Amino acid sequence: MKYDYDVIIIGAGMAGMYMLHKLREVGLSAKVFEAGHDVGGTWYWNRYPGARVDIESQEYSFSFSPELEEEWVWTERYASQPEILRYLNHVADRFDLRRDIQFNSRVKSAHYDAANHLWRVDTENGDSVHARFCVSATGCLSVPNEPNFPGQERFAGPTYHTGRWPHEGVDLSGKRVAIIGTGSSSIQSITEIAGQVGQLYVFQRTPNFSVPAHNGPANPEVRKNWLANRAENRMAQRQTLGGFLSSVPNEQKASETGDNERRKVYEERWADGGFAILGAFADQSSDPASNALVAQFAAEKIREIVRDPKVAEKLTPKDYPFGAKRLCVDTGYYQNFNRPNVELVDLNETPLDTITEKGVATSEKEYEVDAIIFAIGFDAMTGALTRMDIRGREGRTLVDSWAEGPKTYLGIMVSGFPNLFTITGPGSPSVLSNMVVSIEQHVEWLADLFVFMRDSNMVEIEPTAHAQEFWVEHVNEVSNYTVYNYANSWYLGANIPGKPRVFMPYAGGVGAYRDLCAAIAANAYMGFKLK
Ligand code: N01
Repeated sequence: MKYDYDVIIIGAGMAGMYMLHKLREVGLSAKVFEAGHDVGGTWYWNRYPGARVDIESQEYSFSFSPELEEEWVWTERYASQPEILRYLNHVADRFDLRRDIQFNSRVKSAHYDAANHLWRVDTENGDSVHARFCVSATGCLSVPNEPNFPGQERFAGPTYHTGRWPHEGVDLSGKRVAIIGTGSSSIQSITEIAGQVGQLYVFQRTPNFSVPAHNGPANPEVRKNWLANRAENRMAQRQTLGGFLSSVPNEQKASETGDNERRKVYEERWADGGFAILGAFADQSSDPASNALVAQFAAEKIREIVRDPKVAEKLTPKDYPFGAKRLCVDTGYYQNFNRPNVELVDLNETPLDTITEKGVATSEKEYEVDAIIFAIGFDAMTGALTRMDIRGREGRTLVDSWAEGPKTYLGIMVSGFPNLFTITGPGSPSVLSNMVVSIEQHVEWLADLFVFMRDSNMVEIEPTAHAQEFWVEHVNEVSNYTVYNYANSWYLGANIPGKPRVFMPYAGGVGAYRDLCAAIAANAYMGFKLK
């Protein structure tokens, strides 16, 4: 049977954009369907005030084109959302990507036709195309966790979700504002809007650990050094645990380090900013006792910054390890609680009862506000995939296959769903890493696979059930060596009522994972059935 494209790509964020570019390079035809009306994915949608990246700019960028790296100059150490979006628009222009991207086109379904080894992909607009391969580049944090608070429809004022912020911006100056949730999106929003609003009520269910970014104008020396050793830096980045070089993990163990020396290391890493502190000691993310030491250090910092000891106490996480929830990186978060117009409402003490016509009511009182911001996160990692009607062999749905949680081989394919690929899918390092590094690795691995199949006249690839079982077990086993399982985080799906509690990303590190993927490809795609 004839088909329209070699590959259909779903999503025109960083993953979809690079996949398209790479496929053109190897001479395969591709079409991208994108729900938004322009490129950028997560950076297209997440326009809430203060949105910025938590990996240093020069590292959070594509490496595939040295010319692109040379010509783009980042203005801040941690780029803001508008700057990243400008960069992605520049990439789209530079590589002429838009001509193969169909915008405003949300994919509704993808069904596998086993007899012809083809995917039929349908959009909500009525497009229907056939392709040999279907690549989902739908992102890990792209489906907002929809607010479902009692009474929310009664609220008379406007409501906003951080993950779907209006493109024209929102003027909150002088307004009374409620923000629900205290994850990264909230922490960044609060820091940006606290000085503008009249009154801000922060509704916190679980406090988060947050570390200073020490953001500022990009240092020209950093850029110079980065470019002077560009190729080496990029190679090295790919062999790390998290996909970035800006902080080197300490090989010393906290449990074997004296108090003074340990304190010095924490202080230095706190002063460095960002994720540096995650690598303070080698046993920090595996040994609960060592982890408690860094948690204690972070608690001291909160007490130093926040003047009211009761508020500082409420802001201090107590029931999960440091780093077990995604660490937040801020530009002065805790300081906001010293402002007279910012009030923390601890939902553990006074639970949120209902949203009223005038504001948010807890068990204690009603907080009257002009606007409510829902900063309640995403249906992470699986949400974008399970929302599409994806059917593999014998019409089996992905939703059914993942009823007990996502099961994949290498986070990139699912048994029973031949020729379907999930870039940075569950079971790959993905959200535990610098996403750009992980995206590039998956895209390049896939391009090699497609070329191999084309050149060997193969039409179908699928992981064996056995290989998938092995991988799911391995992903679980590795997570058991970490502290990740001790927090109710979105990594485990714990933020979405009814979602199976499974640790979704692969904690083995991007370097080890990359080598394994390469070895599997070199060994005739071990664990996959090809024909
Ligand atoms: O979402 P979150 P996010 N009632 O899930 C609370 C990336 N990111 O959008 O912890 C009351 O982290 C929830 O409480 P709890 C980054 O990977 C990066 O902030 O579930 N509260 C939590 O406090 C990040 O981790 C950046 O108890 C409710 C908050 O809402 C990921 O995206 C910036 C609630 C949600 O926090 C997600 O971040 C932004 C309810 N019913 C995002 N439901 C960078 O810095 C949820 N909450 C790069």
